[in-house]
Amino acid sequence: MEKRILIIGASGQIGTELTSFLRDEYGAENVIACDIKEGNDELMNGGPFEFLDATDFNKIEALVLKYTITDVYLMAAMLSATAEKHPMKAWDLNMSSLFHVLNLAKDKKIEKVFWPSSIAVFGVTTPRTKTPQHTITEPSTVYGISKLTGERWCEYYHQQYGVDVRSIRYPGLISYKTQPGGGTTDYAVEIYHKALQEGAYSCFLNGNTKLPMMYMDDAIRATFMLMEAPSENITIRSSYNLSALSFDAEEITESIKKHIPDFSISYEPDFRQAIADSWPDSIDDAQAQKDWGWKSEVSLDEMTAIMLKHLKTQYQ
Ligand code: AKB
Repeated sequence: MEKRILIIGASGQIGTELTSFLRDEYGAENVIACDIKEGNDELMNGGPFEFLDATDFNKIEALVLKYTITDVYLMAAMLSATAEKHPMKAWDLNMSSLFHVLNLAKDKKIEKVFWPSSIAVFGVTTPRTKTPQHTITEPSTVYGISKLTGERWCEYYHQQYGVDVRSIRYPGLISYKTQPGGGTTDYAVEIYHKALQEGAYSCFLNGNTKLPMMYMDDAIRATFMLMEAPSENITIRSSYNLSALSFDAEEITESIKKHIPDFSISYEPDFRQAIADSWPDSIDDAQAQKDWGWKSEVSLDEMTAIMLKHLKTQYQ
C-alpha cells in the first residue's frame, strides 16, 4: 500500500526539514504537514498543510481518516528550557500527543509511528562519556522525564499491542534552514547567526560544556533509515541512541574562527547550564549501527562551512 504520511509539528526545527525530505521521497501530495502555527513558505506551499493542536485527539483522528494516513511522525514537543518554565503544559503536550498517536496505532487506524526522544532522558547519574544504549536514566528536567516516560510507553505499546513505533534519542540539532526553539543546545545554532551578524556571541553555557550534537541532514537521514528498516531489524522499541558530534562552545568557536578570524565569544551561563551539566558529553550508538546501518557523515568543520556559507547568503 502507498505511504501517506502525517507530520505533526511540521513547522518546527526538525519538522520543516523532515517534511521537505519526505515530500521529495514519497511525493508532495502524500505528505501532510500540520502544526498549530504556520511554517515557512516552502512548507506551506510545497504540499498539503492543516492547522492542528497536537493535544486534540479528535482532530488528529479526523486528519488520519481524511487523508488515509499510514505513518505518523509526531514532532510536536516543548523542549528542555521552555519546559522548565511551563512544567505542566510541557507534560500535557509531550504526553497527550504521544498517547493520541499510539492509540490510533493500537486501533489499527495507522500502521507506523515515529516519535523523537532525546539525550535529555539521561541525568547526572548516567555515565557521561560514550553513554551506552542501556544505562541509568534519571533525568532531572521536565522534558527529560516526559521523554523517558514516553519511551517506556512506546515499548509497552509495541510489546502489548504490536504497535510499530520507532524512535531516536536526538542530540542537539543544527541547521541553517530552521531555528530551534526553547532547547538547551540552541546556542550551537545561535552562534553561527551572531558570528555573521555581529562578529561576537554571548553564550548561555560555559565554554567547556561538551554536548552531543548533530548536523540536521544527518538527523533526517537517520530518521528515514530507521523508518525504512525492516521491522525485524528493530530491536529497540524504546528509543535508539544516536551519535555524530561532541563539542563545547570553545571548539565551535575555533571552527568558526577558521572563517571569521575576529569572531569573539563571551560566557554568561544561565539556568540552562544546570540542564547541560546533567546531560552526557558523548553517546554510544553501536546498536543503531548494528540494527539499521547508521553512520554519521558530517564533521564539525564541515558543518561550520555549510552553516556559514548558507547563512551568509541569507543575511546578504
Ligand atoms: C534541547 O536542547 O532541549 C533539545 C534536545 C537535546 O532534545 N535540543
